[in-house]
Amino acid sequence: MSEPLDLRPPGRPPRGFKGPFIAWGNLLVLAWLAVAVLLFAVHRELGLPVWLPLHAFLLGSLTNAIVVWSMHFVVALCRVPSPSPRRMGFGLGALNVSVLLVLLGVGTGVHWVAGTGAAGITVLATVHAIHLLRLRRHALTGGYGYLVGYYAAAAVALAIGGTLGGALTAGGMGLYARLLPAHAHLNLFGWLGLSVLGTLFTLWPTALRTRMPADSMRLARRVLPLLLAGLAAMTAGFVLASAWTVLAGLVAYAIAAGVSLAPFELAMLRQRPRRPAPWMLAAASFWFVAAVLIEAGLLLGAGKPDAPAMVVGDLLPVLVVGFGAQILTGALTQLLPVVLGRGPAEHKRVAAVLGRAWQVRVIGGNVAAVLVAVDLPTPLPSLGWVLAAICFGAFVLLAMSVTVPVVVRGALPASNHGGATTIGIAVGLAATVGAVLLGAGGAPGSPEPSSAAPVRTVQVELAEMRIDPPVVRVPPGTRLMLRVVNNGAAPHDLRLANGARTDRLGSGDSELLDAGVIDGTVDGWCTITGHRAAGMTMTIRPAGDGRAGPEGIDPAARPGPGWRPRDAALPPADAGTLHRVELRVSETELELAPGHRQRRWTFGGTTPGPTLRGEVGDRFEITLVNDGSLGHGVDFHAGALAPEEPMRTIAPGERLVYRFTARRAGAWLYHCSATPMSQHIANGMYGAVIIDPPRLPPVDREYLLVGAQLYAGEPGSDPQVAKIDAGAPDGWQFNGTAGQYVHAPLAARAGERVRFWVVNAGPGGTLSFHVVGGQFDTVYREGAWALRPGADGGAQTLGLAPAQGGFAELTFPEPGRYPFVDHDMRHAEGGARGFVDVVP
Ligand SMILES: [Cu+2]
Repeated sequence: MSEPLDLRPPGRPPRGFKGPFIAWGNLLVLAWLAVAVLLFAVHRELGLPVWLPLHAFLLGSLTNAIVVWSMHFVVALCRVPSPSPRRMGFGLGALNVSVLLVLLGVGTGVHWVAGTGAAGITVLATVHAIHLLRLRRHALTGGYGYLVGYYAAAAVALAIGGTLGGALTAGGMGLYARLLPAHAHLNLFGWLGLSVLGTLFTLWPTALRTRMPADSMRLARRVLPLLLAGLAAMTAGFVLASAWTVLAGLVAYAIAAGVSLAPFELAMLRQRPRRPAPWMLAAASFWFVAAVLIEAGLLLGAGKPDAPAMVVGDLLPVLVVGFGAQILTGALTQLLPVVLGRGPAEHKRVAAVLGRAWQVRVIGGNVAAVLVAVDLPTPLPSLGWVLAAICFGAFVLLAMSVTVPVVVRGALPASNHGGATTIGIAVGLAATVGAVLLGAGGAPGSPEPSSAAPVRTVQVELAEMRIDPPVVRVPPGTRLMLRVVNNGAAPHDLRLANGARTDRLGSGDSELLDAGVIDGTVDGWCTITGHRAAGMTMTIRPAGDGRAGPEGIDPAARPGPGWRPRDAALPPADAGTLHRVELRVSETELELAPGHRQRRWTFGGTTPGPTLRGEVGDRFEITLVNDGSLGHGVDFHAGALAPEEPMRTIAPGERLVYRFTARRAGAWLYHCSATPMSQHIANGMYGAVIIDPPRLPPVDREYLLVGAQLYAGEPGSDPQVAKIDAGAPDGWQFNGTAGQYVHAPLAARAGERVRFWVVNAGPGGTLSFHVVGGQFDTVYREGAWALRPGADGGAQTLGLAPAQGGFAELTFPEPGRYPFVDHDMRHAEGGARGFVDVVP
């Protein structure tokens, strides 16, 4: 029996529309589909995230379709009173405003706008579910009552999924990787999947013009609990990061969906239909089951819910092109003739328009689904998206050509303007193809930097909601090439405010990105929705004040080959009370910043020079030997004496002996005493003398960090001296090399007491030592205890003016990677930072 579903439209819409409510509801569906197709075609060229077309389709087009049609089916089949067109119009209006807010909020990065939209969708979905359940009580015919169960469960899934989506746009509260797949599965398998499955029980036999299997309604009722259990398990599994729970949910869901769809697939095998709708529904169902199986296979292979990568990379293309787009076009191909035509003749006319070239569109759509679903080399996936845009875009134009007249005039025109329609379709397709081809031509290939500007290449790593390094400094006028590597499990990309951007990079992928010539600050971020809010941001800054010159320091670069970090561990003082040290002044090439070697003036061949340590009362006897090419001297703040003789400048080849007694405890600076001292210190001539306070309690680890400004360039050259005089360093550093403990983190165990000795060598500027995630319970600064354990208070920084020193102690509460910084953030970003890796 070709059961003639009574799908007469329930009344007229509010003023301004002549056609029936359902016709203009479908106009919304088609309009969103057109927006989605257009956005899919051009989003890369406009620099928009793929999230936008995806949600224009899933949230705009499909959600409108589900709301309009589910209400319609319930009213028509369960024989319940139709809600007033005014009320439905208000509901749909609110829904579409909410969807617009979500798209605008994410598109512009304004979280509260997106959050408001998400909240609106959640509220509307909840109201929709309540409304459906109340209608059920009025149902006159019980046979179709299962429909209400499916639609209400779907709406509940959307309410929860939408809430998670709102949380994701704001960064996901640190649980991004878990909430994203939960959100996607609730919406795709819950909101979309349950709505479609519920509808197919009725729609498919109608489309096949076959009798509805006698037990299919009972079957529909029976499998719903299994579908819901599967969906709940998937969601819980993702939130708890349990692959096996997700897998169990997927298997339950697949069995339920397979069992309920099998009778129709069998019916199609028996009697091959010659009309478009059944083929589209069948192909869509195939891809739906395929998506579930693909995901189950990926989970089995990975053994862990490596979810964001799976959802975005593998699942979405299948569900969007194979399932979503086909189920929508199939359903509308079947339903629109009934709704738009007022009699058999008009039905046929609409069906004829919607069926134009359907074989080509079905084949094209499914070839497109294969191209985007299977991991094929470029440009095949892009071609797949183009093909999908053409095939489903064509349907939009065909459907618009019959829907618009009904909405505007209240009826189909007397004759069919087939010519105009065809021209419209052709123009639309040409525009789409043109836009895509233009985009393909302008896509970032292998960039060829011009020879005018000096080129610098810096590696940037994307991983787990961080971009490392967060700040890249290059001399102004440098053409910056970023080698962007995705070291995370999830896909990421990098977009710069100047428009440069990478493709979406899968785990392990990399791309060379031409960031252009850097003249000012340029922000960068990952465009994947929520990732920017979760912290995936970076900044490119011109280094120094414009006088940095071509030596260009980049604290974010990789260390050069053979570089060895300076051991920051501070050994205890040797047992004796007389400390004899020979300090040979030499000019040595050292790595001042990662990958940047240059000549330095040193005590003992290193910067800082050797560290001396003793106790109050100890004698120090230092023999200074000048092996350099300039006059140098030395000044030990740890001792007090008449400076004229021991601090005099000695000529190359000369030596002097410097004796002092440590009368007072402290973290003291020593430095070259030759004028101008700013230059001698800036070029590396400094070190530390640690005189322990009496009865200093032992700790598990002691580190010494000597902070200093960093001036690149030939020591004593005019450009370098100009920067030193202006107090405009090229960077900052601990223990002689910018960012060295980023590349060679310090070590500690959770619960251990760690003492950081810090000395500010200058030559200028303050130092504000801070450990991110830690609190100091002990601070000793410039000869006095500022804080002792047992006090209620804590300290966040150890602040030091030039030539001041002290120590701070803390206990790391738990394992993790704790950054330490000079909390003058310009200094931290300029190289005065590192990590402490704390293990259990
Ligand atoms: Cu000197």
